Amino acid sequence: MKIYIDGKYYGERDAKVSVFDHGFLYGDGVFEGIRAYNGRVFKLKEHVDRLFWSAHAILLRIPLTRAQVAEAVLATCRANRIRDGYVRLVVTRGRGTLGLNPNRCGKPSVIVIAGKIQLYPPELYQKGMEIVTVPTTRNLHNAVNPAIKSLNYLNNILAKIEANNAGVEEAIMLNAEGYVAECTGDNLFIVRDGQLLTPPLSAGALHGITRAVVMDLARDEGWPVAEPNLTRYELFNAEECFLTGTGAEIIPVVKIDGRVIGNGKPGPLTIKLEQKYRALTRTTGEPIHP
Ligand code: PXG
Repeated sequence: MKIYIDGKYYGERDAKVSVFDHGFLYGDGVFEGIRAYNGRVFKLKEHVDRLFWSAHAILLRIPLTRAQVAEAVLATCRANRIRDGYVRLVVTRGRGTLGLNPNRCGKPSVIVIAGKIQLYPPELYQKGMEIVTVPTTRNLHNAVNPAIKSLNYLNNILAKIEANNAGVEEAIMLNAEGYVAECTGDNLFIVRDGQLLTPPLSAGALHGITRAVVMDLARDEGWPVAEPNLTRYELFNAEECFLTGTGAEIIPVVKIDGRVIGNGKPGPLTIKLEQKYRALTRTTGEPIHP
């Protein structure tokens, strides 16, 4: 595997960042998780835009233009002969001193790792998954804003551990007000009266790129989409539920906190959206080999 670090490629053993990098010392940095399908990088512009918005929000100046970052992603895919894969794009604050002050850091580092990802076992896509609500809540907007995909994912990791401790793969995170925000690495949707509902960004949901694609696909089908605040009660009584994310794509949920959702099987709208999403990912995106 060839890993891109600041314009050069390194083998897995030599791909290293300094222990003085504030990305390591403080989680001071931002990232994106991107997929390649069939020789194309899916929604590359959207991911690069979100990376720059995350960086802007933490006053991190990425030392490349958006076009250069996009090209670094494509070039790293080419260097690794990727047709289908997963790209982790990371920007760290860079090498600094012991001490929080980011002004003491030199240049931010841009890292691209292109490999494989397998998020959930395949049978969960067939049968649907069980998830639980966990005690760890989503960050407040006035703390580390949950819209920022920062390198400090400890909040989500704690929620993931709590889900795993409960014997399931994924956690529902509520916000401080008790409304549903999202899962640890996925957005959440329910179906009610043929309508798709997903928590608003104001509830602490990440503006997921898969979330936006699914909303568009649903509207194409003529299914109404809305973003109301949702409570666990609405989830329990949904006809269908599914999660969306770059890694997970669309995965059905059939049980929440012990309550069976719908008839306990992946629902028809979920299945239709999975098919449409699969078709879209295989036919659109930025060609790796122009
Ligand atoms: N919420 C959170 C908190 C995320 O981190 C999503 C929702 C889904 O967003 P996208 O834009 O991907 O539809 C994410 C994305 C991983 C992994 O390694 C995590 C994500 C994406 C890809 C891989 O666990 N999170």
